[in-house]
Amino acid sequence: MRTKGNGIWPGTVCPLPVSSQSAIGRGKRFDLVCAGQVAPDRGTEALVARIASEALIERLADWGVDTVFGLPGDGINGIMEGLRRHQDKVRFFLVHHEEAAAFMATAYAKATGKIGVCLATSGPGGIHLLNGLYDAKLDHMPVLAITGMQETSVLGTGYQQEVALDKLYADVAEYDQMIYNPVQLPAVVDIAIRTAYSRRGVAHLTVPNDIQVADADADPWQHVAPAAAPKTAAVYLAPPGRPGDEDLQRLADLLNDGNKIAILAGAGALHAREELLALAETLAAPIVKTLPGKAAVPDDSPYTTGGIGLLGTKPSEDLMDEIDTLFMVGTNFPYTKHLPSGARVAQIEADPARAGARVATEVPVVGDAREALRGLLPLLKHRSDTSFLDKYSKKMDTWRKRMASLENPDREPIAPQYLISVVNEAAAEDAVLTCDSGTIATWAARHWTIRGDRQFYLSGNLATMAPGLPYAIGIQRAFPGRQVIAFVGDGGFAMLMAEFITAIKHDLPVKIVINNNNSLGQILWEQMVLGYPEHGVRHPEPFVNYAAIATANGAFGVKVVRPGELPGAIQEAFSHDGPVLVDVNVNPEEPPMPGRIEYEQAKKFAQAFLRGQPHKATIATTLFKDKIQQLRS
Ligand SMILES: Cc1ncc(C[n+]2csc(CCOP(=O)(O)OP(=O)(O)O)c2C)c(N)n1
Ligand SMILES: [Mg+2]
Repeated sequence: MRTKGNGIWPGTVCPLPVSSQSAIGRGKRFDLVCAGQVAPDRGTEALVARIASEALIERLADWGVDTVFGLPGDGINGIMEGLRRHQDKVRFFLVHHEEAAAFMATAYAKATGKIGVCLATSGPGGIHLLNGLYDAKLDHMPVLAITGMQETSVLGTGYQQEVALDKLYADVAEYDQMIYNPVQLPAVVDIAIRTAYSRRGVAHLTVPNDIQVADADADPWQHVAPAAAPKTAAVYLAPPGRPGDEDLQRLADLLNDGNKIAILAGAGALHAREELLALAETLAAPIVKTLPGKAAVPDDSPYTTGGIGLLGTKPSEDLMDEIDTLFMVGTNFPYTKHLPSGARVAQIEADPARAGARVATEVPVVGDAREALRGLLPLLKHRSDTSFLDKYSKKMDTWRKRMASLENPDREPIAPQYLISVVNEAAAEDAVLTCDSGTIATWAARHWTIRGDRQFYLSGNLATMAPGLPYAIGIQRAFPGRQVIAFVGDGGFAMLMAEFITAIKHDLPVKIVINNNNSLGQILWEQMVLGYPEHGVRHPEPFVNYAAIATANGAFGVKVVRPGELPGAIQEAFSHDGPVLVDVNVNPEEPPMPGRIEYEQAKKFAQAFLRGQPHKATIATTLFKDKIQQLRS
């Protein structure tokens, strides 16, 4: 009897497809569980020497994958067996929540440049991965997500946990494929990983349970197409990064014509520090940094005016108002309100689809930031007049003093700016700081100083809560000897706090610092800037003691309430060998003020007060103290 597909037929007869009967005849094994029948227990290892999941894991190893972040389930037991059999090559890293596994894979990719891999079971596990995968998609990180799927024999029957993950992932994934036949592997793994690298995004493979444990070489169906499964290689070759000479000349002409120039560097220029500094020196032009591009050049460099936008600096805002030429390097900065409207714009962008995507761009050039700058530099005229650069360098001196004045050690409750300044002082010269979305991002943007080989990672474009802790774990896994610090909000930490237990279980010495304001602080201030009194953004007192999770589970944990205890606690924590959790109560009334306050913002803020903003008095006192400190600086 022949079947058209592999669905369940009514009755008690289990029809075997012709080709699979012959495959079994060749000593191969297929588990077909039919209605009314129970598949015989044939002892998998005896009959199936090498299961398809092994082909999957071996191929990951061929690609240099050393870690798969994930959480098991009945939809991926076959893949777990593949991982068990090849644990010498690829390590399974057990987490507590799949969302965190996806964040870890994303952070691993951000910090290493290599593909990050995460694994989740069918149905709910696959759904949990999604937020972390969108983080990878929006920040253009190569990540491979592997999920389980119901057996092919029950697909489409509304079987337990049956969620069409291939359809669910259609938007998040650049490559999205169900495995129907073991011989699709490993070529499909190759294509998935190459697509993730080349389109800088997510690839998704979902593998039905029966295929996971099928013979790796099984090819059960009759071939009717004039093609065989492709034999591909585990190799990715990046496209050439240097733009053509004509494009470079057009860039040079526009920049040589400019008078007051600013360079806007983003995450795409993180690997081009030397070239950016040489460019700034040649053009005598300041470098502004997007938040994901913060580590592109050191914060104490005389060539930078720091960040831009709400979390940025006043000198950057002033600069954007004054320039006649903007040179965007490796950035797709979305907040165009903060970009100049009248300036001529040149750009280096890796992705042709994003070239000229934000503002009218006279010379968009496609290429890798470092390669392009190396080609461009010899074509530029060297400017000896540095007065424009010097002016902004001086403005930055004032800005740095203003920021330092807010790092007041005497404030009680503790000022969040003081907390991050203590972290900044105590951290190693090559420390990695990860951060959550929230007011913490503003404090880190302004008070975490990039110098030496320090790095900084956060969810740039998705701006999701909670990645700071799993990011730190993923990066620590990639760089076991490096100091990795997560500076997180109490809201973000609480969302995925079980991952601190993950750090303990894996003995990863991450340093977690919680800026505990007992509120969703960012939203509190956003509501007020809209002119509305805050609502639903504060937790009732008392503040939660998160440090107790650490101490109760054998890790270093400390709760800090008084400012005088802070430097000692951070010092001790950072010199501790294992995972560390420092939970610091900070002043919830400390506003993350924009670099330059617009009249409208101030007016709306005042309206919120008039409309009955709670905690008015303490907010006003904090604002007043901030102002006095800045005037004194
Ligand atoms: C998953 C998710 N939910 C909600 C938001 C909206 N949001 C952005 S920041 C923020 C507050 C975060 O609170 P916390 O982590 O305590 O940081 P804080 O702002 O207090 O420093 C919220 C709710 C978001 N970005 N992501
Ligand atoms: Mg908070």
